[in-house]
Amino acid sequence: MFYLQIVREKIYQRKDVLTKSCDVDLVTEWDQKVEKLLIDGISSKYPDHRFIGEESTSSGQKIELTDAPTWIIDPIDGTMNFVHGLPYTCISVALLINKITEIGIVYNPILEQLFTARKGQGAFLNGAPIHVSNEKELRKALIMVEMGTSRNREKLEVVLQNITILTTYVHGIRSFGAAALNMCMVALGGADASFEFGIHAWDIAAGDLIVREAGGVSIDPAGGPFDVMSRRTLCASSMELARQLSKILVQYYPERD
Ligand code: LIP
Repeated sequence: MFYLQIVREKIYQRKDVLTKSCDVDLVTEWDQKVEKLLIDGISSKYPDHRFIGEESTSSGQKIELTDAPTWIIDPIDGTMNFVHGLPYTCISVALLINKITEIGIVYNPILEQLFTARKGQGAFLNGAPIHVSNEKELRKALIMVEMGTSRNREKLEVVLQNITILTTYVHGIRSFGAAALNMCMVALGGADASFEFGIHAWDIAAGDLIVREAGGVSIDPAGGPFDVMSRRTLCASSMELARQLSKILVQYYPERD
């Protein structure tokens, strides 16, 4: 498919980079092209379906999640990695009907890792079933964290406080620079939990279903139910682990999507 070729070819080429909310919130013409190709392709088959896309939203489209079938799309999650040629970048697509996620797809076309899930039917990597690690103890866990691209002082303080706190509690912390891939690592059992404040619906909608279908849990970082529009996510290999993590995290509440 043409949009996959774009990501594969352009990742190692020089790109013109624009910024969005701040100097490190990057976008390229390729993010915009991939999103347009995806929306055009899906619309031609399902003309009544609606879309929430990262780049359409940046160009001013209002985010509105209704009960109608809605595709939530991040054309290039990990844009910073894409800009630098770091091969941890993916396309993240979820289909929600009645606000419930039915399909989740996360594809890293560089490393050719295709994560898929359908509600009630399990999660898969390149067609083979995947399962979370089942780790229950925070002190033995490998946790995915992110700095994020906001340079808001209060947000940065929370991120750094959480990294400091976690360092003394867990086996290790890792950061891929793409929320969807972090969540897929939990689904795969390669990491035990992932959390982030300030991400958007398009970064987490597909990953949420993939983790749950792999046997994991997905909640709000303060312990309540996951809300795709809240810009807050915590997923883990077990509810025990998720609860331990949520208890020690310093919380941050960004404006909702
Ligand atoms: C990115 C997320 C990442 C987060 C970045 C950014 P993008 O998405 O995947 O987890 O830390 O701030 O939001 O902008 O590359 O699609």
